[in-house]
Amino acid sequence: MSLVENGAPGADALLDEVYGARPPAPRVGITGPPGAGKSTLVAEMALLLRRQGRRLGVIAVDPTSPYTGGAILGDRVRMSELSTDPGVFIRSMATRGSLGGLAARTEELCELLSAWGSDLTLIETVGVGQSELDVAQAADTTVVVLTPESGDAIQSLKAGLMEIADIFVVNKADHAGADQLAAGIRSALGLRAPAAWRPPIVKTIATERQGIEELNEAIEKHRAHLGDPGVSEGLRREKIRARLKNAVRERLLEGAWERKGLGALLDRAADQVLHGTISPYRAARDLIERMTDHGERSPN
Ligand SMILES: Nc1nc2c(ncn2[C@@H]2O[C@H](COP(=O)(O)OP(=O)(O)OP(=O)(O)O)[C@@H](O)[C@H]2O)c(=O)[nH]1
Ligand SMILES: [Mg+2]
Repeated sequence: MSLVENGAPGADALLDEVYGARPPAPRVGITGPPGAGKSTLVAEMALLLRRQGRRLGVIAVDPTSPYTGGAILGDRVRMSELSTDPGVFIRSMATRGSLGGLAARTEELCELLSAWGSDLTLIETVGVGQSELDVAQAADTTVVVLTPESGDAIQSLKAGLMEIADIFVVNKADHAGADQLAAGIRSALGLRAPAAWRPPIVKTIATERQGIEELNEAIEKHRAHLGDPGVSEGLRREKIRARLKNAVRERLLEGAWERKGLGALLDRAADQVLHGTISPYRAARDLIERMTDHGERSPN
């Protein structure tokens, strides 16, 4: 995983080799505002699946509370249960300071987890920016977790969470306002164009292990929907298309700055833009030209 995350030599060969070695594990993205209860839900989902004898991978994207030593940090006994369970593989991934686009890297880690033998991969990410959109792209099913205190459904609509949700979870249903939130989501969903899949709304109290089975059922139903060839071949092709596009973009850029000596050209272009000699757009076009130039000429 580190090799792949760092884009080390041999990483691509490794990915080629593991691809298709085992059936791909379904990928479920769990996103929502900070503190919504995503990690608690992930831990409870993990425990449920383990009881069913299934193996699972967990990817925590930029966790705000650390997942240490493979454990989902929590004072609760049942969470530390997972840290010593060889049937659970937990991996944290930073969005900053590492190579490549988030969606592509998430997909690569998912491939490795499938090869390890994951039956299901859960990807937790905080839905406050761009990262949840990337994760939604990498996931087969996206679960959006909201809570009565996370503000009204309209706000979530603005944040783009409404568009990416395949399933809504109203967590902290022990708090006042859970029914109003569910009603708000329902009416917001009613405004959307009718589609083959209507996102269900599942109420949970993660800390009391309530609603976890319903959530798991909703995820399975969505998977069945995706697996239905009549409904979804176009959809799956669309996903694969997006994944390929991503992979191509990643690989085009990978090492291009160093390989073609573009770093020096970038410095020069920056100077020219700084002094107003050329526009940044012109500079970008020139750089792209050099980047995609397959000729034998040396860059200098
Ligand atoms: N009352 C109540 N508290 C909950 C529930 N689910 C989670 N919590 C609590 O909410 C807090 C945040 O839970 P986490 O699971 O860490 O939430 P998170 O969404 O993973 O948080 P970040 O990863 O930091 O964004 C913890 O103190 C949990 O114990 C719930 O259903 N009801
Ligand atoms: Mg968390």
